[in-house]
Amino acid sequence: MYEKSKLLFDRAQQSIPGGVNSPVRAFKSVGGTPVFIEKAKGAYLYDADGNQYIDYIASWGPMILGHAYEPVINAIREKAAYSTSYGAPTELEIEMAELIRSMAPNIDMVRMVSSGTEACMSALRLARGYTGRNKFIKFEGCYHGHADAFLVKAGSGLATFDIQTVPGVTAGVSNDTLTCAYNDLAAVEALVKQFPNEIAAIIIEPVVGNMGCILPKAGFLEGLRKICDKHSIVFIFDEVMTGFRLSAGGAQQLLKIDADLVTYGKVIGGGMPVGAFGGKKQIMEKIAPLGNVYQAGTLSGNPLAMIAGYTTLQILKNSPSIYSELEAKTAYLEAGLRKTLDASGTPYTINRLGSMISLHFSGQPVIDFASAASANNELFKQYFHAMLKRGIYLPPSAFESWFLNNALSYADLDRTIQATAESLDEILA
Ligand code: HOZ
Repeated sequence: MYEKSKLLFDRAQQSIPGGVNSPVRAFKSVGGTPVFIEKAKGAYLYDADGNQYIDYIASWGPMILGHAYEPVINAIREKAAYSTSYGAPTELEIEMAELIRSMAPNIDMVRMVSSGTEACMSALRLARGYTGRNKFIKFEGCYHGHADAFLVKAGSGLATFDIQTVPGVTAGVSNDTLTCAYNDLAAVEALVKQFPNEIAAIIIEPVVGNMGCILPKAGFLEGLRKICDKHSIVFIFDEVMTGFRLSAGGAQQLLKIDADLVTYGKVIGGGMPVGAFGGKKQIMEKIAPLGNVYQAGTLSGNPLAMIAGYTTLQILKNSPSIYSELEAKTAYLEAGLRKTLDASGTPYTINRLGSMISLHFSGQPVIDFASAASANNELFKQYFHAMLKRGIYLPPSAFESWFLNNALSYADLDRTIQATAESLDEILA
C-alpha cells in the first residue's frame, strides 16, 4: 500500500535530515513511514502509491478553500508570466495591506514577511524595541515558530517529540522568556508583579492549535488585555493559525478582543510562503526604515505569494457563507465523532471552535498543556494509523489541531465518522 512512499523515504533520508523538511511531517511520534504526496485537489490528497486521503491538515492550515482552488491557481499562473520576484515595491503589496486592514480594522499598518516564524520573531523584536524592555510571557504548549526566544515549553513538534530544551538556544536568550500555563490568569498576574517594568509583551495563540485545539476560558483573554493596558505591555495575538480562518477578521473579530500587534501566516498566503505582522501605528512606526527596529526580507511581498494570498483573502472577505459552511461541517463532524466515541465507551474530549477541532483520548477537560499531555496519546497513535489505512489523513500528532477545508463534502465527513467507528472497533477489540 505504501511501497513507493517507503522507497522515497529511504532515499530522502540520504540527503535530507530525517527525510523531511519540517519535523512534524516525519511520523516519528506515530511511527511508520510518512506518505509522500504527489498531488492534491479539493479535499483530497494523493500519495506516490496512488492512495487517496481525505485531508484534515490542509497543509497545517492554509488550504481553507481546498487544494488547487482554481481562482488561486489561475491568479498565480497569470502573475508568474511577469517574473517571480523583483526585490522592489509593487502596487499589489499596497492592495494586500489595504485588504488586510479592511478585514482586521484595528491594524493600522502591516509588514509582509515569508513565514509565521518570521512574523512572530519580528513582532517580538518590535515589542521589545518599542517598550525598551527585554522579557516577555508566552504560554506552555503554544508555538510561535522556531525563533530562539520561543523555543521554551513550546507546543507543536517540540511537544510531539518531547524536546524540553533546544541545543543552540542560549540561556541568555531563554532567560528572558517567561512562561505560564494557558488559561491561568493568576500566574500571569504573579509574573507581572515579579518583574515590574521588565515585560515587553505577552504573546498568545488566542485559540491554540499547537497542543491540539484548546480554547481560552471565558474572561482569560479579556484579563490579559487588562493586564497589558495597566502595565504598558504589548499584547500580541499569534493568529498564524486562527487568522482569516475563524472568521474574516480572525480570532480578534470572533472573540471581540483587539490585540496591539497581530501575527499572521498560513491562510494569508493561500498556500504560498507568506506571513505578516501588523498593528497599532505608534508601534509599527518603529520598524525600519521609519524607525530603527530592523527587519527585512528579499522575498517579502513576493508577487506570486501576494497574488495567492490576495486572491484567497478576497474570496474569504466577499463570501462570508464560507465561514458558516465550515462551521456547519465541523459541527457535523464533531457530533458524528461524539456519537461514535460515546458508543465505544472510550474516554475522550473534543475541543472545537469554527473549523479547528481536535480529539484527545482523555476523560478530563483539555484546557492547557498539562491536560493535553496527560491524555492517552498512545491510543491516538493507533487511531492515527487506523484512520490513515482507511484513507483519512489526520495530523500525525495529538499535539496538533485538525483544520477543515471547505471542499469537504458531507459524504467525506460521513466517511470519516464511519472510519472512526471502524478504527475504534479494531483498536479496542
Ligand atoms: N504550526 C505548524 C504545526 N503546528 C507548523 C507546521 C510545521 O512545523 O511544519
